[in-house]
Amino acid sequence: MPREWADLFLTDAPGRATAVAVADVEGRERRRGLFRRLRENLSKTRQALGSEIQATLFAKLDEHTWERLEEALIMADVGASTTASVVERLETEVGEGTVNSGEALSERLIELLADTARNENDQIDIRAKPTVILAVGVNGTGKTTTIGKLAWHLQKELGVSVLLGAADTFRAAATEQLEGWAQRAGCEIVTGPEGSDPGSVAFDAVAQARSRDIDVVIVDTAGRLHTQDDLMGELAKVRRVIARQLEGAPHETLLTVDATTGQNGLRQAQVFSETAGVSGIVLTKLDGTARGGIALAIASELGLPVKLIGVGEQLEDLRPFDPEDFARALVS
Ligand SMILES: Nc1nc2c(ncn2[C@@H]2O[C@H](COP(=O)(O)OP(=O)(O)OP(=O)(O)O)[C@@H](O)[C@H]2O)c(=O)[nH]1
Ligand SMILES: [Mg+2]
Repeated sequence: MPREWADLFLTDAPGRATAVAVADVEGRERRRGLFRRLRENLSKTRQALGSEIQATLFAKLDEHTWERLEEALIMADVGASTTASVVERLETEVGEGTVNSGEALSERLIELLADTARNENDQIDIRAKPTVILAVGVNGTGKTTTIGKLAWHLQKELGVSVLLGAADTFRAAATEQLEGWAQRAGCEIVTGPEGSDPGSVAFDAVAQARSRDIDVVIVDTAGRLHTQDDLMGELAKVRRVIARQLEGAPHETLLTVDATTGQNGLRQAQVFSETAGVSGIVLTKLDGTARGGIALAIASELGLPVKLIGVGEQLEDLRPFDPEDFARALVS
């Protein structure tokens, strides 16, 4: 499962395993630091969920305990069906005597929650050159911000070259905003005039990446509601134009979902994935909500891999999603 940036991306770079083994001690330190930060980022959900769960799991286990646990998980937006299956399983295992209360029960809960969110397609394949990543989503969910952070991490952690395509031509301010991120991330950008065809900007960006030997192109798009059929159709057109420029592209379509929108995010993910070929979810603004359980609900109920999580507004506030780290940061 992805834990670090290098695990999230599938690359041709050799020798990765050796490098990781050599840096093991340093790696563990680093992971501990990252986990601490994740716990801080998720503090709102943890405060809401963690104390209730701990109170429940360490108390006498009876009918009432399981109800309280279910309520806490549902309040944190883990989702009704995911919650029901996890709690039922836990109850059964306690009944069979395989787990007892307290620490072991807490560990088992973390494991079960993490299991529901695992997905085998949880990597981002950047072996194609250039790899085209398309960012889509509802207005204000964090597409542009995520692109800036992703570009920065790709260059810094993997040393690949990145070019941004400003295909949100709907507002002039959108291009300016992406230009700001390109500057911060230290990468180049292809823009078009306000009101121009988003497909043609995407086409140009991919063409330039090809001629300039760039590794990864990330294309921004205008926000749209999943209920706006015409705008969803426009997205399909952007995809076709990109595919015409480069066979097999876009290789990755990332849907940003704002965690603070709760269960509506599930619906967005469903519709976008039906019409826009979503291959991964970026769950943003997890730092600002007490309902971070939505990450688990999306991953388990839609079967879509959550690949990245946004935990703030700065360049470094984007992380690969790790179900186990995530569940642990929420619960304990
Ligand atoms: N706290 C927090 N804020 C975030 C995060 N991601 C994005 N934001 C903020 O959310 C707001 C919207 O982000 P944008 O990146 O502009 O969203 P967008 O999807 O590109 O919006 P449109 O282009 O208008 O559709 C900005 O104020 C961001 O700073 C996050 O992970 N945490
Ligand atoms: Mg934007």
